[in-house]
Amino acid sequence: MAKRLPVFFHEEQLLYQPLYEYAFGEKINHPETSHRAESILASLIEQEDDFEVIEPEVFPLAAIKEIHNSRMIKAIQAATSLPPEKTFYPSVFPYHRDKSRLNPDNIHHAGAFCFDNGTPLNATTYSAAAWSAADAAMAACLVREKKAGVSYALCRPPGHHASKDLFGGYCYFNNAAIAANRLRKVYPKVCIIDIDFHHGNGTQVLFERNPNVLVVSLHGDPNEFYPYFTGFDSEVGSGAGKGFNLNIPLPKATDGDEYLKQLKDKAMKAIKDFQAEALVISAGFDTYVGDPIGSFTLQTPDFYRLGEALVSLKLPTVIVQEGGYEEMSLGRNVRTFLEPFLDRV
Ligand code: Q9C
Ligand code: ZN
Repeated sequence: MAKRLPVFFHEEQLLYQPLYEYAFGEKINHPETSHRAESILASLIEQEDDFEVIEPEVFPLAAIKEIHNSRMIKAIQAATSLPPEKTFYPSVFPYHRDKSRLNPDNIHHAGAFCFDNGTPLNATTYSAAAWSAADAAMAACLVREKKAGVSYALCRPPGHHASKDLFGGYCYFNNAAIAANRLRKVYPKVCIIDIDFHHGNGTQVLFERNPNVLVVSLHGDPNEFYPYFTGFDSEVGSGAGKGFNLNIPLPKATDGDEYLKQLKDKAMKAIKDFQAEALVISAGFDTYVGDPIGSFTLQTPDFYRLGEALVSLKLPTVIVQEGGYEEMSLGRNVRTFLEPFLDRV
């Protein structure tokens, strides 16, 4: 039997269950549910000849600390002492994030480490986010040690909106950045390609000054879509990192054909020119036509084409789960995307 594609996932990721958020003042069911992970897991387990689910063992505080500042980590940790029924929604944000006045142990200061009000904290957030980060760290180590050519981290909660000192956009720890950092110890030139519907603002800012990490993101035009303030094509990196950040904003209703064209002509061209030695894919599936918060029109077979295109780069690859909120199809879409990678395990 051929080798199976390693899938990293920890049961404790399911215990965090945010119920609602206030999206522009309107109370909605929280899109980032634990059912998302269950949908993916069920779909992969159904094909157990192809996928092997592995539980990370080591609590990844060291890996998280490589990316995030200790106050921000503390702020998320502080919520572990909330009563089990209580969820805190950061809703007051400081005018100046002046370090000296901040007390990360005070939950009312969580807004100093956060940039939106849709990313709540409760007693289970920290362990779910930490195990999610562990998935990414373990998946990267396996590829780094050449025990697999490709691995998949079933990260939930997602990570690409989180930066060094801010969580937000349903993200707490930047799983893709953690994977990239791990890979960099063996592969000096790493590319992170972000195919989530939303601009990966956290990933961009973490690496924008770094010429050895190329960050490429295709996403809904920020003039119209979250995170609004970043994701424009004028953001090309800064200092020594100038030229190593590529944003490809796309209009609403972008379909699979157009998306594939942009991916091949712009994103993959940049990755080849950069001569990346390893690849991290921030894999969001909120580009799907049925997604409740995305506005592209990709169909399930388009995810196969996307996987096929990225496989053709022939790079050691870590696939990190990001968004995707249509729970019924999410598992199938993820599995469809992973299929072309099965030959490269
Ligand atoms: N509270 C990812 O796909 N919507 N994040 C906020 C205002 C945020 C999506 C609405 C969407 C974040 C990983
Ligand atoms: Zn998204």
